[in-house]
Amino acid sequence: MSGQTNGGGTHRPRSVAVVGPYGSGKSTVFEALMAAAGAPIRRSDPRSRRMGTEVRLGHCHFLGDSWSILDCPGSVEFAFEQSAALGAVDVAIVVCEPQPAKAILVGPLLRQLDARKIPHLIFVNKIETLEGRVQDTLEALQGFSQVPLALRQVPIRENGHVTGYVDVVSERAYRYRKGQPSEVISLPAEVKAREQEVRGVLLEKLADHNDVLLEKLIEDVAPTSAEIYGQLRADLASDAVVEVLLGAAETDNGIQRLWKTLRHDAPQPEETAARLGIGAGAEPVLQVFKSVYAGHTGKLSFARLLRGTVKDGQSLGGQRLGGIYRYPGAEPVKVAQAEAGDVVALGRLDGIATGTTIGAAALPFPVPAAPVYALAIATGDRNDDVKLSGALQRAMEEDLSLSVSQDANLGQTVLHGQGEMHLSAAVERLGKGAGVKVTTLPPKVAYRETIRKAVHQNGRLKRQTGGHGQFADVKIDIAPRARGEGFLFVDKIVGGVVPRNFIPAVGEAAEEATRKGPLGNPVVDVSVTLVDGSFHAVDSSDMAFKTATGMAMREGLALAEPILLEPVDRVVVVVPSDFTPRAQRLLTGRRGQILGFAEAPDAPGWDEMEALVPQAELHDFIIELRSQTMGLGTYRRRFDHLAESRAASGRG
Ligand SMILES: Nc1nc2c(ncn2[C@@H]2O[C@H](COP(=O)(O)OP(=O)(O)O)[C@@H](O)[C@H]2O)c(=O)[nH]1
Ligand SMILES: [Mg+2]
Repeated sequence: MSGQTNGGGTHRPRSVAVVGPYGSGKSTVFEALMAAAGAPIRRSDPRSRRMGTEVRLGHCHFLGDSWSILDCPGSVEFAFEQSAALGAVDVAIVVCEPQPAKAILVGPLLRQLDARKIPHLIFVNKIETLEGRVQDTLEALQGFSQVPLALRQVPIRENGHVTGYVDVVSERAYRYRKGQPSEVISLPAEVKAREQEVRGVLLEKLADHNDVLLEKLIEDVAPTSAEIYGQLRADLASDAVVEVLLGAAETDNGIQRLWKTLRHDAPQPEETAARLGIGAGAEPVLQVFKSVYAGHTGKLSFARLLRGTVKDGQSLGGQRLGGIYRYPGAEPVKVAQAEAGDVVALGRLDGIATGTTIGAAALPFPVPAAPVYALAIATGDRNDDVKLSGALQRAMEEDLSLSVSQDANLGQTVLHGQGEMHLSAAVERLGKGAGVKVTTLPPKVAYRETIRKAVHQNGRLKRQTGGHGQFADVKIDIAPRARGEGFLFVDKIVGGVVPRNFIPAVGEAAEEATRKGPLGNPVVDVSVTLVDGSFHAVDSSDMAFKTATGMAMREGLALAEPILLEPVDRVVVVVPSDFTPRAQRLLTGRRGQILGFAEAPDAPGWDEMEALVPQAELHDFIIELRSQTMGLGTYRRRFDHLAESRAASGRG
């Protein structure tokens, strides 16, 4: 530990992420924190607040300390943006709403914070909407946190509304004032008992990691404030206790308390560096957690500096740094240098990918979740195709949770990501940044076809044009093979009725003919056996045998009872167990065959359900799954097998 404690503005620059479910008030908290620190930030109109799709960085000073604040998107579709940002901070503020039923929405985030050992506290926002007891909120939240939660404040109510709080460490009471710091009031008699109770619980939790405190509690000796504050700080840093604060960001209530807690309790950057395994040294160490192509400034790499100092123009990771930017307001401001603890945007670090660590062994970086939604994209104008491929490349550099696949067979380019909003934001950026207008469509499913019946087919080419003609004659058996066995060509020619040298051409043509069968799809799992044929000493050629074979294949496949095969995926759906029956219904409603379900191994209270589901049913599966599971359900998939489709022919 740094030995530095609270005191006059002498802390190192620190960094905090504001995280939590969509709509809990993160952006409002961000703006309230910035405004309380005197940053020239415009408070956005609550009605015009848009869903965040990207991390927003702000810089400010609070009581002389420098802070970087990262307002993270809360939507599960932009979860990677949030996970990446969490690696760049000393502490996270988890913003949530007071309704106990909404606590579940914070579950995945708390699990991630605990797993990554990222120090965090909880800010229960919109506290004026609390109707029940704050204890119920706390208990509901505790159900989703491995680490014990400790309430730091007790609400004061007047006429049933929360109008202030008692801080159970300082034992001071405050009344909220709109848009201003709360005023100190005398502790109302009716909350005294409750305050004592909550304080007792807090002290007990702190005593779990502090023998001096424990002894004092046992002997009924009042601990000093310094002891309590010191242990709170230590427990936050080691993710041993999570403080729970209350407030209403929209009216700035609880924001000063939040600031002071951050100032006092947030770990110093060198503690964070130590947590990440970075030793002392002079060489700068930084990690890029976000990359943006920002028009005139070119590429900007958002990075956390964990050690050392970085100066504009210096060489970093083999590149010459072209600009260091901070965000005191909405617009970036160029600065000459950044120091350990800062989060800044770095210009022109071309070739340095998101997630890269410079100056030390690679720090851990989150892996994006597998895609759950896809859209085929196309340019209106073929001339834009080259621009599109460049734009897609940049889009994937900017957003690691976005991927692109090409399917030559279906003639489509497919964008893969986390949902409708995620992909529409990506498409919008393609339009804005690269000037490429693209249209989107549900991706086509890669149907296949095969045959049910074996046929014997003759193919004969005999043409006389001018000089020498063309002649070839083949007799082939086309037969179905077992599913998954693929294509097979067999040569059964005896006595040279088709000369050796033409036989490879027959095999190639037979295989080529399977690229598009009578139903319009690639043909799989058939064997073609060349059993007989004839040739002409002058007029036969590879070309002629290919043509004859192609004719035989076309006619033969059509007569062999072609059937459509549809791809079926093995799907694993992951939902909180309360939603398991719903997810089951959803799967069976989509022709899913449920194979079984079990408790999720790494998420207590969640179930994993395995099923076989036709790909054609999965396009918008995530949308319905989320709408049925408070946005919490997710799934992963991989191709399993091809199955005979009930649809008689053709693709839909
Ligand atoms: N009642 C109430 N509403 C709030 C408070 N803070 C934010 N909101 C509202 O909650 C909604 C979501 O806020 P926003 O900050 O955009 O949430 P985010 O998605 O977490 O960034 C907006 O309509 C805000 O006006 C609060 O303290 N009380
Ligand atoms: Mg927001």
